[in-house]
Amino acid sequence: MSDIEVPESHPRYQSLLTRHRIEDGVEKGITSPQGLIAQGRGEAFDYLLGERTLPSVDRAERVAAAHLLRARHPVLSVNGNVAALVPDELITLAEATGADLEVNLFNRTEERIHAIVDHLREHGACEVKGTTADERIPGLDHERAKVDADGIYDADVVLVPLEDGDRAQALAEMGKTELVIDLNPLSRSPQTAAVPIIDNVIRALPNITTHARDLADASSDQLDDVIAGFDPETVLTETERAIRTGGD
Ligand code: PTJ
Repeated sequence: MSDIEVPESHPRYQSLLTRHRIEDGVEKGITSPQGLIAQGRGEAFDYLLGERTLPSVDRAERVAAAHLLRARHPVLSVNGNVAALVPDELITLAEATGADLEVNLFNRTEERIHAIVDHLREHGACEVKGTTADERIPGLDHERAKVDADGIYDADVVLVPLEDGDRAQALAEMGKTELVIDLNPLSRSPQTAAVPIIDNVIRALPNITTHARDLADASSDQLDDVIAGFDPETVLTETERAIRTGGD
């Protein structure tokens, strides 16, 4: 047994554990109530994908690791769902790639920003950005536009897990490379991302970290070779096909 009263042998163990974490996140004021709905949408796509990381997605995760290592200033954007689901994994990836962590919320409240910052600190994060919000992403009229001048605003590579749409495009228009984790290949954010990662954030983050550790000693030229020739369309097409047919 783990932190929920379900045996690990239960066929839906992982999914039930994930739901419990989101529920807990809502209770602690970390996750927005809408996060429960987002989780349900994600679960449905994951079920259809066979709850696995497809080979083309694993390649995208390696490319994402190379981008983070190659970046001048990489930032991992944190919302209420990922803070509840994968706090340790976010911190580990930030450490492996030298990335900053920045809280950026769709349903932004100062209370929730501070609750997430505290939660990440309790999990061992040293610095968490997102409280200053002294800059704006041009062209966005909602709360996600609020970013730190020395965080996402300055970043050249941003990892965005579970986005809801138009920020991906706005960040791309600012010349940033966006790496998007989202289980729905038809969603607007993976469709506009430089690197769409159609995977559950629970599998994706540790896998990107594994690739980053593997590439830790690679030269800039070697990282560029990993990135070169990557075709985002292939990932979107293959994952959509897998969802529709249940195949690879
Ligand atoms: O904490 P906030 O205020 O920033 O709000 C965050 C949510 C996620 C509630 C907000 O961004 C939202 O409403 O998002 P959407 O529009 O529901 O989109 C979430 C996307 O993430 C959907 O395409 C889901 O399929 C996908 N998704 C959900 N859970 C996971 C996921 N993708 C990867 N891993 C998951 N565990």
